[in-house]
This record gives sequence, C-alpha cells and structure tokens, in this order.
Amino acid sequence: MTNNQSDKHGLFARLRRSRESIAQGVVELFNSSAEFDEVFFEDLEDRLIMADVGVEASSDLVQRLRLAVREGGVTEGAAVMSLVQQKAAEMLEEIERPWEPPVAKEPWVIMLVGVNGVGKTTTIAKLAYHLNSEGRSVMLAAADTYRAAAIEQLQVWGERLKVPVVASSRGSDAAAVAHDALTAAQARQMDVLLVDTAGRQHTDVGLMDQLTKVSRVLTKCQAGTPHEILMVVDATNGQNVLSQIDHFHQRLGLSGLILTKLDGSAKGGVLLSASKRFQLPVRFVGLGEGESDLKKFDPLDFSKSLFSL
Ligand SMILES: Nc1nc2c(ncn2[C@@H]2O[C@H](COP(=O)(O)OP(=O)(O)OP(=O)(O)O)[C@@H](O)[C@H]2O)c(=O)[nH]1
Ligand SMILES: [Mg+2]
Repeated sequence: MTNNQSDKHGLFARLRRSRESIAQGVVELFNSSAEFDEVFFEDLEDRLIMADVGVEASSDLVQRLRLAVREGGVTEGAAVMSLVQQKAAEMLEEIERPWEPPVAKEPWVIMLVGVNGVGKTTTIAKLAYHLNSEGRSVMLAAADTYRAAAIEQLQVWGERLKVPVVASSRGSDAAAVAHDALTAAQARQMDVLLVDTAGRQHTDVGLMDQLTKVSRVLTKCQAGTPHEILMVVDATNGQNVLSQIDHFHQRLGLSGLILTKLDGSAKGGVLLSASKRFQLPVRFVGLGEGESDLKKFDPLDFSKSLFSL
C-alpha cells in the first residue's frame, strides 16, 4: 500500500481519524519523552488503553516493544515508532490465516453475521464486487427475511453488480432461503455463495437460534459449508464490539472478522483488542458506502495507518 494521502482508497487517508485519536495521545508522549524508559512504557500503555486498544492488547504490544527497544538499544523517537508499527503488525499477523477458496467444484460459501446496522448487506455487495473482479462468479442469498426492505436492498445491489440473488418473501424461513440458494449455486456452478443474514442483538435468543439453524442447514446441504462465518463489526462501536463477538463466536464458531465504517471512526484500535482476544483473523476493512470501498486487511498497512508520528 502507498502512504499517499491523496489516494482515494488509501487506508492511510481513510484512517486519519483513528490515527489522529491514537496519535494525539501517543504522539504527545513521543514528543515529550527524552528517554524511552520504563516511565515511557507505562505511560504509553495507558494511552493505548485510552485509544481503545484495550488492556490485554496494550499490555502485549508494550511488552513486545519494551523487549525490542532494549535488545536493539533504540533511542530515537522515529525508530521507536517504527517498532510500535512492526510489533502491532506482528500481533495481527500471528492470527492471520490464508484467505483462499477450497479446491473444489462446489461453491465456496460465506455467511455474514452481526448486530443490526453494522454494514452486513453493504459488505456482501462489496465482497461480491471484489470476488467478481478476481474472476469468480458470485451468487447472493437474501437470508434476511426479517427486516422490512432487506430483500429489496440486496436485490438492488444484485442488479447494480449484475450478480444473481436468490430470495423468497419477507417472513419466510431464512434457513430455507439459504438452502435454496446453495442448491441454485451448485446447479449453476457458481464459485462463491454469499449469504446475507438479518441483524440481531446477541441477547435475542430466538434470532440467534435461527442463525445457527441457517448454518446447520447449509452444512446438511453441502458438507463443510459454510466455509466462512464472518462477523461484521462497526468500528464506531468501539469496545462494545468485544461482547458482541464473544456471544456470536460462542454460538456459531466464527472464522473471521470484517471491520466496517473505519472511514468515519476514531476507534480503529479496537481491532487489535478484538483479534487478540478471540484469535480471529481480520479479513477485510470497510472504508465507505460504495462497492469498491472494501480493502483486504493487511496487518502492516493497518498498523502504519494507526501509529505514526
Ligand atoms: N461510512 C461507511 N458506511 C458504511 C460502511 N458499511 C456500511 N455502511 C453504511 O451503513 C448503513 C447500514 O448498512 P447495511 O449494509 O444496511 O447494514 P446491515 O448490517 O446489513 O443492517 P441490518 O441488515 O439492518 O442489520 C448503510 O447506510 C451503509 O451504507 C462503511 O464501511 N463506511
Ligand atoms: Mg442487512
């Protein structure tokens, strides 16, 4: 990635607010520190916690930094900041897993889940656009049969992106829609099936049960599916995303995260905290409302965007 701020899709430019909020405290500290000693490390840890990086991740990051600074005998602010970037990236890289479709003739099935309004449906559209541009054929399943206009919203995206959408009527069984969509995707030899689901609060037991049913029915229809259950979280929710992920992960066994609305958030630091706690790789980040506003997650890009002088 480039650090060119005029690049419309540059993560660096889009993450300005996150960066500023973290940078405010951290840069102040770097500017006012003559030495990178224990007092500095403790202060840095506090400022990272304030910036939504969370207690565990901040402590881990600062410990890695402490060792690297001491081992390397690093004394210069810019060099210490570069180590902060590297160590944050290292933490994220440790839980990365390859993002590749299984070698099979059957569709690669990806289900998106999350609480209301976080950007699931928009992210489905962005993913369809992304996968299409890689040369994969994509089909969408409108398994949000709950919210008014949810089906139409996905159909509008389908028309715009020229990808087929399998839908039923509002109020119908979400698991049946998922089943029909997978059968259709198999018949039409689609490479990928993206399953949209209704937003739900993790405390809503009935709706959480429905979600596990969707997943179960997919497995029955084609063993090994869904290959991915990605939880979409909204960066503007800050530390609240941790309890959301906790509940969804317990019920469904998530395979990864997508962080949306990073363009409008000062809370990108929560990603370090979430990925560390749940050991879930971050697959993509959402940086706007258009179909091309999705970026494949790159740990070093992200860390550089978050921490810089
Ligand atoms: N700025 C910004 N807006 C986004 C992003 N992703 C989604 N949105 C907007 O967030 C709003 C909600 O998006 P949806 O995709 O409908 O969210 P959802 O999770 O499907 O919502 P429900 O199905 O009602 O739970 C829309 O106005 C989107 O345009 C993003 O990365 N950045
Ligand atoms: Mg939706």
